[in-house]
Amino acid sequence: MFLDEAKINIKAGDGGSGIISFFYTKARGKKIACGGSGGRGGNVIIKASGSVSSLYNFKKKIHFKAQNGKSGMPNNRSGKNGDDLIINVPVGTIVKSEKEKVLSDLSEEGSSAVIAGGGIGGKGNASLISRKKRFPSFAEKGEKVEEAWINLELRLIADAALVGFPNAGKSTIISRISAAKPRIADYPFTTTIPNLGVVSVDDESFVVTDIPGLIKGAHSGVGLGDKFLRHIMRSLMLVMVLDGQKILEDGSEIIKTFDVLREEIRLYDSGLYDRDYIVAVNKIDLISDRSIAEDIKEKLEKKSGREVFLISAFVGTGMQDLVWALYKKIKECREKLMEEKEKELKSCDAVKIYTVDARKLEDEKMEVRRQGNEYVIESKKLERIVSMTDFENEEALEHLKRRLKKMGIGDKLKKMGVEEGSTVIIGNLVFELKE
Ligand SMILES: Nc1nc2c(ncn2[C@@H]2O[C@H](COP(=O)(O)OP(=O)(O)OP(=O)(O)O)[C@@H](O)[C@H]2O)c(=O)[nH]1
Ligand SMILES: [Mg+2]
Repeated sequence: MFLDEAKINIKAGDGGSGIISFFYTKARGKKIACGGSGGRGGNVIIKASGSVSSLYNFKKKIHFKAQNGKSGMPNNRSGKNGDDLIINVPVGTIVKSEKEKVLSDLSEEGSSAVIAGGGIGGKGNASLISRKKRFPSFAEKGEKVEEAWINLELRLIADAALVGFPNAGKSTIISRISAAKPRIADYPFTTTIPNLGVVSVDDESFVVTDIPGLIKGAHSGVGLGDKFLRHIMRSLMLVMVLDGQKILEDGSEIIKTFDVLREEIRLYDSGLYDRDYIVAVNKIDLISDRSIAEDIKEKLEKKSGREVFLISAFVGTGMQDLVWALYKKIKECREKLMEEKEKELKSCDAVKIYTVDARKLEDEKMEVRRQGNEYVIESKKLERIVSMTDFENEEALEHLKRRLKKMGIGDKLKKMGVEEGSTVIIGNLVFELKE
C-alpha cells in the first residue's frame, strides 16, 4: 500500500536533574560542593533515507520518544546525555507542525533536521557555587520538554510524470515500460493513488509516475487531480498523455483535450506549466488510417513546439521511441540541474550567510499579558529557568530571585507598564513586584 501522509507524536528527552552532594576532606575537615549536573535530553531527528520508500510504517507506529538525560552524580560527575532518536523517512518528505508550518523539507538523501530539541540538564550544586554561596544546598531540576504532533507529507520525486485525462492509458503505459503493476480498467478514475515505476535503459534508470486522471477544473479540486498534482511538483519533466480514441470522434477533439490539460496545469502552478514536456498520443492501434494520426501529430507539434509520439501502450507501437526520448530528456534535465546547483554553490562562497539559532531567538522573546489584576509573563527563557527551580528548597528560591534581579527583569517589567506592587506570574512562580 502506498501512503503519502502521516501524523506522528514526538517527544524529545527531558534534561536530567542536577544533584546536591558534598565531599568532606577528613584531614582538613573541609566541605566541598560536588553534586554533578544532569545530562541533556536526546533530540528527535528526522532523516531522509533512500531505504524507506513510503510513510506506511507510520500508520502502525505513531509515538516516538528520545531518551531522557540522566541525573548528575556525586564527585561532580555529569549525568549521561540522552540518546538522540533518529526517525528515518523517505527522501522527499516534508515535515510540518500541527499548525501546518513547514519545519523541514528533506529532499536529499541523508539530509536531516532536529525537529524537537532535548531539554537541558539542571546544574548540580558543584556548578552553583558563587562568591556569596560557597556551599549551595540546592540544585536545578532538568528541563522538561513537551510532546508534539507533527505531520509528514511525502511528495513523490519522479523524473517524469504522466499526466492526462482519465482513461487515456497512463497506467497502461507505466505497466508497459516498468515493472509497476497498476490497476487498468475501461472506466475513468481507475487510478486513485499515484503509481511509481522504474524504467531501465542502458544500465541507467529513471522513475516515472502515473497520477490519477485530471479533468477540467482539477486545479481547483474537481475530481481527484489536484490532490496529486503536488506530487509531481519536483518531477523533471512531464508527459502529456492524450487518448487517441478521441480522433475517431473528431480530429479537433484531441487538440481541445490538450488545451484543457495545459490550462489546468497553468492554473494549478506556473512553474509546473513551464516544465519541459513531451506529448504522447496513445491508443494509436484504434486508428486504421495512419495519415489522420500523422496529421494530428503535426498539428500538436506545431501547437506545442514539442516532440509528439504516436503510441499504443496496448500493442507496443512507438513505446521504444518514447522511452528513449524520456531517457534523453531526463538526462538533459539532470545535467541542467547539476549546473544550477554548482552555480548556486559558487555564489554561496561569495556571500557569507549568517544564521541565527531559532531556539535562541525564540528564547529572547518576552511578552506581558494582563489577566485581571495580575500580569502573566510569557518568555521561554524565564519559564525554563522557573521550571528548573526546586520550589521546595529555600536556597533554590533565593537563587532564582537573585538571578531574575541580575537579569533586570523587574526594571524591564516596569518599563513595560507593570506597576509596583502588582502580582506577576512566570510559569509556576507567583510574586509581587517590589523595589
Ligand atoms: N486500444 C487500446 N486501448 C488502450 C491502450 N492503452 C490503454 N488502453 C485501454 O484504455 C483503458 C484505460 O486505461 P488505463 O491505463 O487504466 O487509463 P488511465 O489513464 O490510467 O486512467 P485513469 O487511471 O482512470 O486516469 C483500459 O481499458 C486500457 O486497456 C492502447 O494503446 N490501445
Ligand atoms: Mg490509471
